[in-house]
Amino acid sequence: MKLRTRLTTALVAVSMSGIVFASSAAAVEPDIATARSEGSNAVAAGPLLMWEDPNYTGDLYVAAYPSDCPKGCDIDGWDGDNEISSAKNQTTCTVRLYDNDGFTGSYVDLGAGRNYSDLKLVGFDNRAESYKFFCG
Ligand SMILES: [Ca+2]
Ligand SMILES: [Ca+2]
Ligand SMILES: [Ca+2]
Repeated sequence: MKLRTRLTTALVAVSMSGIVFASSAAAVEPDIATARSEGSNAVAAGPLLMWEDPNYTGDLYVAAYPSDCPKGCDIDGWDGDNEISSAKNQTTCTVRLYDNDGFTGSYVDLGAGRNYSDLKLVGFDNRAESYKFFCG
């Protein structure tokens, strides 16, 4: 406990004193790096990500895990409806994109763990308005 307190104090001192003590900051960096990698390992699978433009560019309108919306998710009417052009389904579930709100209209399925650089290729560019996860 005492050590942790002293490390925290040192970090605060370094960040407050700025670039002069850059070498001190480098000395404590390994601890920070370890903490970060533990954090990312705790996530088994990534989220579903959907962008405004092809090739994962433009605004990132959707970033969601299946647990975020077990009964399906609405894509925001101002920021996303009929605008999604690329997607990465990093979840272990199939994602069904619907043409309309409320999980209606025609749809297309995005396979688990698959990336779609251009939804035009599956006939769904600028069409999705809502989506559902289908797991196991
Ligand atoms: Ca919507
Ligand atoms: Ca678009
Ligand atoms: Ca639509």
